[in-house]
Formats: sequence, C-alpha cells, structure tokens
Amino acid sequence: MIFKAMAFATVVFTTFSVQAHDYKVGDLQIGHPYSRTTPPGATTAGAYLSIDNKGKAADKLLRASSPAAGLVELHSMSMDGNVMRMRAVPAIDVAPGATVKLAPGGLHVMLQELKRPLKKDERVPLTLVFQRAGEVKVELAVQDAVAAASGHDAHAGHGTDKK
Ligand SMILES: [Cu+2]
Repeated sequence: MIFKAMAFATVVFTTFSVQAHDYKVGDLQIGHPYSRTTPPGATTAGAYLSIDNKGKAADKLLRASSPAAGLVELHSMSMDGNVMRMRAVPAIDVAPGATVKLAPGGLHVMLQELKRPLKKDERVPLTLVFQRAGEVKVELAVQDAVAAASGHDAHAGHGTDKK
C-alpha cells in the first residue's frame, strides 16, 4: 500500500516537471526557464525565461544563483554600433501587469564559471531572488544549442520534447 502510494507520487512529480515547467512565486509566474548545451571547455551559458507579474506592485529580479556555476550575473545585451555588447545589470524590473522576457539577444541570466558542460535534456537548478516576491527555485531545461538557435518555435516546443 505504501509502495503504491510512493510510486504514484513519483509519476505525478515527473509528469509535472517535464510538461508544466512553469513556476509561481507570489504574484509572479516564471515561464519555461531554459539554457543551451555548451561545448567542452565553455565556462559560460545564458539562461532564459519569462517573468509575468500578475500583481499590482512592481517587483525586481535582484540576483540568481546555481550550483552548476561559480558566478551568476544578470546581463543585458544590446547593439553598440554594430557590436553586440553584454553588460551586467544590478536588477531587472518587472512592472505590474508586465511580462519580461529574458531571451537570446536581450536580457538574460548569465551562468559563469560553469563547473561542467551543460548536456542536452538535463535540468539545471537555478534560484531567482526577487525584491518583493522573494526566492524561487526553478530548473533550466537544457536544449540543444542548434535547435535553440532556430528561433522561438524551438523554445516554445521544448515542453513536448522527448527525453
Ligand atoms: Cu551574458
């Protein structure tokens, strides 16, 4: 009886973590956190997700951390002439009612001092700390770098990717 209950719980948890892949903390909804596979020897990886503020108060992403990386920063990316530049930013604002997308080419979470390469289909823990909503632990789904590069459709489809 106990064994059966545990098996059931495991199935529910697995289904949830593979398909839903959204997280809630306070008034915020964190959608589809993902990263990309890294080549051997790479020490950095961008992490991407959306933050939906369903509340009436402004919030801010203050910092992030991950056991997979020695250092995690919040970055912006913008064109400076015709050179793409990344800069560390102190926080990422999330206005009430707004959805902020952290995506390639724009705002992102930067994993640095990676302890090992990120492998396809693994899940990398990431802790996000918001000024108002507090702390939330999410998992980055690691996507194939090539598939991810083909654009937003690849991202949108990752919830149904086969293991
Ligand atoms: Cu960066």
